[in-house]
Amino acid sequence: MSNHPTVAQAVAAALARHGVRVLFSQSLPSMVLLACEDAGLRQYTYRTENAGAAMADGFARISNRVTVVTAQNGPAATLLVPGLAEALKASVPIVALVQDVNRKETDRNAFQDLDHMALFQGSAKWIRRVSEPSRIDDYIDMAFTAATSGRPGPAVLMLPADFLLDAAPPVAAPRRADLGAFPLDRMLPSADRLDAAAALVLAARRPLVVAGGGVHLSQAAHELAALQGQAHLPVVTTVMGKGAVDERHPLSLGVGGNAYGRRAPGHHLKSIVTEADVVVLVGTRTAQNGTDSWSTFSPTARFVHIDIDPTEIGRNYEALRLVGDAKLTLAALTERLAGRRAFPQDVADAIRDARARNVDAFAALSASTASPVRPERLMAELEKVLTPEAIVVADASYSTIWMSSYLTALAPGQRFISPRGMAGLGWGLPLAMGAKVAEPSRPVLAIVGDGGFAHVWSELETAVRNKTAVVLTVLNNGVLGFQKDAEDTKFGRHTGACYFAPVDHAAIARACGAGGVRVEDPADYLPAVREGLASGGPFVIDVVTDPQAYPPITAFDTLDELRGKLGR
Ligand SMILES: Cc1ncc(C[n+]2csc(CCOP(=O)(O)OP(=O)(O)O)c2C)c(N)n1
Ligand SMILES: [Mg+2]
Repeated sequence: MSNHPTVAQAVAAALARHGVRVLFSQSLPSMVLLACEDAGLRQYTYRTENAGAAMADGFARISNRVTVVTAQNGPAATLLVPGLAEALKASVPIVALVQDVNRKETDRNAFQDLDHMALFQGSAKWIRRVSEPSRIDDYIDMAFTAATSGRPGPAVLMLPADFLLDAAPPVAAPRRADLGAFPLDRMLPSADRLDAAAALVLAARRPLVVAGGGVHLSQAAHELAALQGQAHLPVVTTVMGKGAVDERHPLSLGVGGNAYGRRAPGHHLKSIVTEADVVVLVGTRTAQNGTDSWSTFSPTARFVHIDIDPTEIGRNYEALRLVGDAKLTLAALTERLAGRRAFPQDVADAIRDARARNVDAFAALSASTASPVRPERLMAELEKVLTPEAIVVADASYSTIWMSSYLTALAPGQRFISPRGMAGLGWGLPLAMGAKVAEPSRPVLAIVGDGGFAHVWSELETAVRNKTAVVLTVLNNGVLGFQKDAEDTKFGRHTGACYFAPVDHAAIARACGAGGVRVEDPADYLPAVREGLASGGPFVIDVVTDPQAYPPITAFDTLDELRGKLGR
């Protein structure tokens, strides 16, 4: 036995150097996890790899640190793909350490061997396999650099099982850097581009800022607030960008895109978006939902696009290119624009009036005493416990839009997170758990549909075992709601797959040792939330909700009429 550390011990030391304190894992690759536990790193043990990757995602989004998930080769590795794909699309830096078969056994049908390089091809930014002991630090650092530099995303490092037992020889110049925080590098566009962008905004009659998730990734909310406040620019956000600005600010338009349907608080604000002549896009993919299928901007609008990823600029809208970090670039624009634009009272008046119009339209639903319960009422109740520190998490499907449309961001930088990279079901609970592990002192409230929650019930035991105190509201409408309504809208009917047998999610929670309450009367909801927050452990509120309720997605603006015709 040599005196040198093993490769596995070198991996643990490198992770510690990058500030990793917790790994989302299940004991594999075992040598790595044994070495990590010896080095004082904590293993947060998931039940399934797909949930583990989503936990790492939630942890990264909230901690702004590269987060590590680990898994075995073969079937376990395949289950990482969904979580990494979400992280790739949502720009979340994750390092996945994946075991590979022993080096000599590659490509001879060893147990659980697979072409992992091909497996991760479409779901990771960077994929490598390392088998040279003297290079382990180089590869760990390359993985962290890939994950956190430029547009953040997932990096996969394959580690053959036998290689982890090799001795890691000393290197001449040991690495010292902590590459764990993101953004790793902050850079500015050139001054002439910034000047040109400022000139374009100053010449605009109706300028608008569209803030995407990149504002949160860059921790640029305060710089955006300064731009909004000092250059008097109206700001609309995407779902990923929700919380980038205080939504009560007189120039905030809330969440736009396809969430501007009939009953949305922003429904009557649409013209401020469609009539904008200069649009400043910040950290947004200009994706389908955020632009309502690329329909929200005037064809004559001119664009300025701030993004760390040069290839996102000009993808859908030709733009004045500001390739750079959102925080620095927004500050540089504010320097050029502060005090040089008059406060647009007409825009502020229009926003105030439009908000008031839909408050009236929404009032009946938000005060509804009906059972089964209206989700709008639940959001109105949830709002009573929200503070800027609270972290709200939503699963895909309707939960995301209930959250983004009906909960109000109270301060720039408030966090509302959802799997908006891919909009996959089953992320709500594990994202919330990862967020809570990152910020144990902050309340974490999650909203999930019954269909999505069924992907990850098993992680309730993980939350109990780890005392991860998330308060989860299940919108138990007994249906794949979005699926059913989308089929009705497109085809006038839906398949038989959309209905579930009744499930008591509170009983499932209690069976795992978590708190669990079933709510059928909306008056019982707020006390249940308060009980959950005070319980100090994971807590499930299973609310029997109205299967007819749908959130304000523009595509469903005709759904009530259609249901009338269909007699449902
Ligand atoms: C992993 C995954 N599978 C399928 C879908 C397609 N899909 C989108 S919404 C939806 C229905 C979700 O139902 P539920 O979670 O109960 O939420 P609800 O709409 O009823 O509130 C389905 C099947 C998806 N987005 N992700
Ligand atoms: Mg449902």
